Amino acid sequence: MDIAGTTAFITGGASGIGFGIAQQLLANGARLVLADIRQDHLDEAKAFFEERQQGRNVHTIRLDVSDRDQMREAAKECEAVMGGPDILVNNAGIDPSGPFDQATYADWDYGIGVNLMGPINGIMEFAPGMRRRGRGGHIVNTASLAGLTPMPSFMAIYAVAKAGVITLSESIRDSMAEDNIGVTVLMPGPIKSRIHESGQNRPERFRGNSGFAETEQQLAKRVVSDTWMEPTEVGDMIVDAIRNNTLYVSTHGNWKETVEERFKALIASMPEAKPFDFGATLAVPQEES
Ligand code: NAI
Ligand code: GGE
Repeated sequence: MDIAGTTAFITGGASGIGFGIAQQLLANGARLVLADIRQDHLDEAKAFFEERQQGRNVHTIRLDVSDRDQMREAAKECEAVMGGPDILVNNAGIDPSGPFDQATYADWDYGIGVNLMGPINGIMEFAPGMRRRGRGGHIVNTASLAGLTPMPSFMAIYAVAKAGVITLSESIRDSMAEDNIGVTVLMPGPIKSRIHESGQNRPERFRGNSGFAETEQQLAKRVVSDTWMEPTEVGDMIVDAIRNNTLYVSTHGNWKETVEERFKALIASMPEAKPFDFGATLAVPQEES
């Protein structure tokens, strides 16, 4: 699809990868609605675009992606203020890692609520409008290479959510294609960002009774490495993927061997195929008509 003249709604669009995608979409002629849980990030992003005389093309909305009512309101506000969106980027996410034996339900609800239900809520609230407007479009979901390669228990919650985002993206593709809406799943390796501030971004209802408070404080002290990729480089990859309706975008080749090993082991676990009647075993019984 053509990016010029479209509106893009980007969750977590005020920092890191989302902000990098925002900059490159704007540079290619899109108008932006940046949605983020952090007002300071939104103010900073808005000032960045105002300094470049692009303020009129950028609207900001305070939003927690794990809150369905807020997502519904954001969809209305986006359509009223900027039109569309034509491009939906479900990118907001956090690092909910910690010692697995310390994980509480608050930690699970937080990690799954933001990183997996966030993109689901985005699709549930935005896809009907995108279909109804009949202009086609594109959905980008930010997963991670951590959703593909085997991960340690320390990152179990994160890996579960990101694997879900990959499967979600793959499985909605045929339905979206009926309305000329493309789907991309982004699987980044290490990118320069403020994901180490995740503890600050934990919504109120998931606080209290966390087993990961100490890990969050350690994470907050981590420094961004010079060896990590620039978010604008990820933004360029996403611009290409939207233009060409590319399903998979991986930013790094560093986990090829572990992913290959995993899939080889999976294939090896499968016995010889034998014929069977799919309908008789799995179909839902039909009502008499
Ligand atoms: P970041 O922290 O710089 O940016 C994320 C933005 O999302 C922040 O502005 C934050 O305030 C916002 N956010 C957090 N929770 C939110 C919520 N509940 N509702 C709305 N906004 C919320 O971090 P980064 O790294 O740019 O993260 C973006 C996405 O990229 C995440 O989904 C993350 O899991 C994913 N990712 C990041 C990688 C990295 O190396 N930085 C690698 C692989 C995936
Ligand atoms: C840069 O910070 C993070 C983070 O705090 C959590 C998760 C991630 C980045 C990413 O999603 C990736 C890094 O590319 O997750 C991994 C973390 C550790 C080992 C492997 C990973 O992905 C393959």
